[in-house]
Amino acid sequence: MEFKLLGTDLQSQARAGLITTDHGQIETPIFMPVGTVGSVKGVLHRELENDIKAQIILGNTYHLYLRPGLDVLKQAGGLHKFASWNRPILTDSGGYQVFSLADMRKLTAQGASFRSHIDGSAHLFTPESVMDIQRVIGADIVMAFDECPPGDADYDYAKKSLDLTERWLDRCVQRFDSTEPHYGYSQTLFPIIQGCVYSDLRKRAAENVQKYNRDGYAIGGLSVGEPAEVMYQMVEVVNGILPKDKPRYLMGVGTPENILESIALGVDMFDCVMPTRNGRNGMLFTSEGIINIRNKKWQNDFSPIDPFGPTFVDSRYTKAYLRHLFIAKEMLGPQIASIHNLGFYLWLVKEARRHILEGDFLAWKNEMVKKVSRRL
Ligand code: PRF
Repeated sequence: MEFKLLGTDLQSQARAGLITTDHGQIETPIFMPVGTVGSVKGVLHRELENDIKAQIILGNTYHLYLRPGLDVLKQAGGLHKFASWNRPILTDSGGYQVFSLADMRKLTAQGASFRSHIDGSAHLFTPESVMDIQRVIGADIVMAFDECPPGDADYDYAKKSLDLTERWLDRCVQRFDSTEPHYGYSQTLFPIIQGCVYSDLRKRAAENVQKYNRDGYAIGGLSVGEPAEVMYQMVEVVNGILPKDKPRYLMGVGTPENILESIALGVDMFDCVMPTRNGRNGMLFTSEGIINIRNKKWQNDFSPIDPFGPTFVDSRYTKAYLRHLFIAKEMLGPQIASIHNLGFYLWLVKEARRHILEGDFLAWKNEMVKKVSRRL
């Protein structure tokens, strides 16, 4: 993997760059739609490619390991072939999902033992097994196995958790670097920086990961219940230490406002279930603000969903029609909302990139933050 920094904003830390993988290029800042089990829920690949213009999608080790399982993925020739997705893929390591989804999880020095949320079967994830699994899945970017403590963890817990994540990272790197890709294209491993809301732990973590000299670094453990201002402070601390010539990925973030503010702090990559999950519940993100399409106020509004929106659904369908689909529980409703929201997120980061390169990012960002966080 290669990263080229193409421009840096003079009035903020925002950057525009270009990542090159064996499955193609990614223009940063970028948003990665979440495709947990190898499918972005309710959205066709053709729509992801042609309408939403997704450049990379995210898969989850935890889910894919449980279902369809490694035998199927191996026989298919990896997730790209299995899912017929020819652009880059990043897989999250399962650390976060084990703690949010699995039953009866238990942490040991060895790893994390847990029971499947699907059939109750018992499993053990170790840093080594998680690297091996991600080799089989075949993502272009694989994530280190980490523990993501809750947002309100006290200092003592946060420090012990970071100790564990750092020991796990060491084992991840050793295993990853002593194994080969299965499918003939290259893979790269991103470490994850933890440390909760404690600046000294975040500093330590950001310094520690650099000794592995990887192609990129992730910031985890944020957007887990702490105030947004605290999240921004932690991102600022970490980005002040990370090397300028490597991409920085803020995991699981966030609202359009969170993304714009984090781009201003020098973040290059994002993923979040919000555009799809909230979309399926009728929440639409637009350049004018946030819409709850189930609201009665849209019943007779025959204007387009988003007259200046980037995807075909925005101009083709009206708010009244989309509301009707949601109220009637038609599956087309969540599908249209997901396409709209993802199209908007990808448009937003593309605009951010253009303004960074043109030199007026900060003024644009400040105006945009006001608009996108309004409730319509
Ligand atoms: N670790 C991993 N995945 C994640 C997170 C993390 O801390 C987060 C936190 N926002 C989202 N996804 N492995």
